[in-house]
Amino acid sequence: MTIDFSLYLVTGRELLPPGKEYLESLEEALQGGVTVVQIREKKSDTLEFLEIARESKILCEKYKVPLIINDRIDIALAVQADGVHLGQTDMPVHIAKTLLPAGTVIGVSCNDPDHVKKAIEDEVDYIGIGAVWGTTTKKLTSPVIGVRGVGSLLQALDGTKIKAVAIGGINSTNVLRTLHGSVSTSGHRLDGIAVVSDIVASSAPRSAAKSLRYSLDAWVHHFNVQSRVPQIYDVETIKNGVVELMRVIRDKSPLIHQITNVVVTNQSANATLALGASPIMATAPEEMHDLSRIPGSLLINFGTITDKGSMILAGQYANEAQKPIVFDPVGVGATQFRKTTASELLNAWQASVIKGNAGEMASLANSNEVQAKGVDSVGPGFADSATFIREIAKKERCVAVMTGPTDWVSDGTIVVKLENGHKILGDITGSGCLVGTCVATFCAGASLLSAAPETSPGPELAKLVRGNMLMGAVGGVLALTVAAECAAERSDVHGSGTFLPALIDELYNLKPETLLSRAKVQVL
Ligand code: 3NM
Ligand code: MG
Repeated sequence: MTIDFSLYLVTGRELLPPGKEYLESLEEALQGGVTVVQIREKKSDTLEFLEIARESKILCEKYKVPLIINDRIDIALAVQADGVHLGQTDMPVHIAKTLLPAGTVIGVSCNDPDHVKKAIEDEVDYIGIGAVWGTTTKKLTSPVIGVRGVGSLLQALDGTKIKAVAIGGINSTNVLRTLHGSVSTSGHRLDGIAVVSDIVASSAPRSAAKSLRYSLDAWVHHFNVQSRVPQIYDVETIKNGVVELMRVIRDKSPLIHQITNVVVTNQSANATLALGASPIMATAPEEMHDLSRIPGSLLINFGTITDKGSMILAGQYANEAQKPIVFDPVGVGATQFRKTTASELLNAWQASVIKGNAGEMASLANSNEVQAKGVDSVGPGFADSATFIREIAKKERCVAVMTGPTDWVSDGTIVVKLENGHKILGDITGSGCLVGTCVATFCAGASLLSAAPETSPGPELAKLVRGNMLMGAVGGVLALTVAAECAAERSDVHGSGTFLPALIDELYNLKPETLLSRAKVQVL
C-alpha cells in the first residue's frame, strides 16, 4: 500500500492533558489532518496494548488512515495493522518480513548513516530520522542530529523509493524550519514529519494537527511554485533592482538588527544610518522576540562570540517572521569553537545570505583549497570561484557572497561577478563586516519591497524569508565597494585613518546615478 507520510502521528498516552480521553484525542487529530498513525505503547502489558490497538484501528479505518504498530509484530498481526515500526534494537527487519503478511509496511528508526545503509539493504518502506530537535517524550540514546544531520541522511536515500520522516521535538513553530532545513545537497527532501507531544499533549489536538497540516501544505505548494518559475536576470535588471532598493531603504528606513563584534559595532551602525536605515545593536536574549516583529533584517556576525544564545534565538524568531538573516561567520576557520558555533547556528535557523572572504567560505564548505590566517584569507583564492560560490549557495540553500578583490554572489543558479572596490579597504579593520552590514540593509529593503498583504494565503506563508535576497546581496556589495572607490579618490583622504570617515560620507551621499555608472556587474 502507498502511505501519505506527510503528517505522521505517533501516540503517547502518558502525555494526554488532564481530562482528555485517548480515543477522543486520536479522533480529533485525525480530523485535523493526520495521515498515518503509529501506536507506541512502551509501558503497557500485551492485553492492554492489544485493546488500544484494536480501538485505534477502528477509528483509523473510519478516517481511512493507515495504522502502524511500534515494535510488536504479534500485535500488528493480531489487529491486521498496515505496518510496523522497528527501532534499532527491535526485531531485525529480515525476520519481521518472514513473520508478517506480504505488503506490510515496514519502517525503521535511523540516526546515523549505517542505519540508513542497513535500511536500504533491508528494503524497508520508510525511515524515521531523529531526533531532529531535542525532545523529552523519549529518552534519547544518541545525540540530537539537527536539520543538517537529517539532510545528510536523506542523501543516502537518493535513487531509492524509501520514504523518510523526521521526528523529535517538531512543533508548529519549528515545522517550517524543519522542512526547509532537512534537505540534502542533492535536493532530497522529507516526505513528512512525525510528532508526538505537539498533538497528543494538546488540549486541542484538532487545531494542533491543522496548524502542522497548514504549514506542510504551504511548503509543498511553495516548492512546486518555486521550481516552476525560474528567475531571469541580466545586468540591467540587477542594476535597476539595486537602485530601487536604495530608494526603498531611504524611504522606509527599515530596522537593521545587528548582533556583531565589538571591533566594528560603531562603524556598522554608522554605515547603516548612512544608507538611510535604522540600526539597533541589541544583544540581550530577552529582547530578541520583540525585535523580530519589526520589519527589517537581522545580521549575525560572530567576530567575537559572546552572545551565542541570542544569536540562536534571534535567528529562529527571524525565520518565523520571514525576515532576512545575513550571516557573517568572521574567522570561522580560525578556531574549532568558531566552526562548531557556525554549524550550531546554521542548524538552528536558515540563513538568507552567508557572506565571507575566500578563507571563511572555504572553511564553511570544508574545502582546503584556500587557507586563512585568523580572520584573513591567505593567497589568491579559488581557481574557479564561480563554481565554488554556486555550489556553496546550493548546499546552504541561500545566497552566498564571497568577498575579495573580485566579489562573487550566487543564489545557487546564477553567479554575479562584481569588480568594484579599492585596495585601501584592506587597510581598515572591519571592511568585510561593513559589507555584511550593507548586505543586511539591502536585504531589508528587498524584504519590505516584497511584503505581501497579511491576508494573502498560499505558498508565501511557507517561506522562511520574503524578498529577493540575491538583489539584496548584490546591492549591499555594490553600495560599499562603489562608495569605497569614491572615498579613495578624494583629495582629503590621505590614508586609512581619513578613509573610514570618507567612506561613511560616500555611503551617505551615494547617488543612484553614481552607482549605475560605476557598477561593474557581470552575470554568469
Ligand atoms: N523517536 P515529540 S524522538 C518516538 O529520535 C521518538 O527516533 C525519536 O516526540 C527518535 O514529537 C521520539 O514529542 C519522540 O518530540 C518524539
Ligand atoms: Mg522500539
